[in-house]
Amino acid sequence: MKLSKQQIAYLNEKQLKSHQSRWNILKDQLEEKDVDVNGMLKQVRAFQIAIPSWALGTGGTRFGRFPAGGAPRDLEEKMYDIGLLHALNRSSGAISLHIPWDIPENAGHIKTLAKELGLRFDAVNSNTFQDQPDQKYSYRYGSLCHTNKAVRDQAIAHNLAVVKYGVELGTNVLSVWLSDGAIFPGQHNIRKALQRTMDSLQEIYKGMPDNFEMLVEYKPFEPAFYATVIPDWGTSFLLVNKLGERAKTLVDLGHHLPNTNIEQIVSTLLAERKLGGFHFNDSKYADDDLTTGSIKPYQLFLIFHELVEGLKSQNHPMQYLSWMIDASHNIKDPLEDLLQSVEAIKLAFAQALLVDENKLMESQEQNDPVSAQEILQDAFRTDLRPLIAEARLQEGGALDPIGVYRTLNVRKELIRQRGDKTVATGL
Ligand SMILES: [Mn+2]
Repeated sequence: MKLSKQQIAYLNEKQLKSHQSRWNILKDQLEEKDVDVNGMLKQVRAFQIAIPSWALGTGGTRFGRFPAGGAPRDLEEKMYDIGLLHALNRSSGAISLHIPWDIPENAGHIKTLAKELGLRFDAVNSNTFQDQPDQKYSYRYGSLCHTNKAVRDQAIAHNLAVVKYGVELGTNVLSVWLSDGAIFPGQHNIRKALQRTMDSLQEIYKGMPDNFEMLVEYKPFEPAFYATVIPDWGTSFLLVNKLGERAKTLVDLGHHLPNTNIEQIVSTLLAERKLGGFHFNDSKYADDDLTTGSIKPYQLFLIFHELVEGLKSQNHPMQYLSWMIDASHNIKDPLEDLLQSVEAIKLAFAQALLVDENKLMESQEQNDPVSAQEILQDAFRTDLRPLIAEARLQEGGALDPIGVYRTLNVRKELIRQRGDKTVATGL
């Protein structure tokens, strides 16, 4: 299923008047504060967040699944779904593949389809946290950290095969997340497991083309409940520093223990030029994989504030990093959930752009935390939704993406085309 620009423009018409009046009020308000409104619009319009190929079906927990129906049955259908999102919000113009869930059998054909839908390929993700039916050795006791060299070699070869798919698709980023670790104390030698992981990553790094980057993701627990081999940003930082310039740390918002100051991690990694990418989601307790911005929007804003300020200080554009949503959709329609996530991310980004950095710096120099808080919260509490809508409108997207999605009965149409019992590969 595809949505045409005409369909979207037609549905926008009904809302144009009310949008214009809201947008004019906001624009005046921003201009009064000497905000570079066009500059902000330009940045928001350009911002793209990759959608992972595994997020388009209804996920679940280990207790059960409640499919919404119409789930994409193969990679092409997943790309069409991302095409729908991109047509509506104009900010989902990238896809991140997970191998082997979504192997691009015919790279030429897949690339043509991506072009037709206005998508590019972002990081490719390897998977050594599950056994595949045709694989020789099991990852039951780990992959890159395994005690048996043959298992490690198999996992290394898998990562290099993923890199090869990436090359064919025109991307240059490999994302590695390991579930390796011990579930029980004493299960493995902590020092040796880390060393073996380091050695395996080095083999992969050496096997990548010269323009390829490796992102190393961390996670404190689950599925290893006692000692994950790469539990935190410090361990990832240690590994990527040893690996080399093209290895960087990937921050997944859900991969932190409660109350961790993620904005501080982001800022430190960025200062060391070792922040490579981002996985967005939200959480209340652990790696809940909830809709971005649904629980802690202020934290998301504070993170974006560090990102915007940090990248600007290094003269890097926002797309210097790999941005991706990494969430699971248990009870919501996955496409609606993704639209909400992208909206929340763009709002936090725009709010961060609104922070008066010069004034904030002055407050910091003068040790005036009251004024600093006022500046941050003034930006956070400014309702920038009309600006996000205007950016979408200027790009040919929908003023109200979820509204259009519902008016056009997209899910119903997908169920009609694909059936209500389909299951997408992935989480
Ligand atoms: Mn992740």
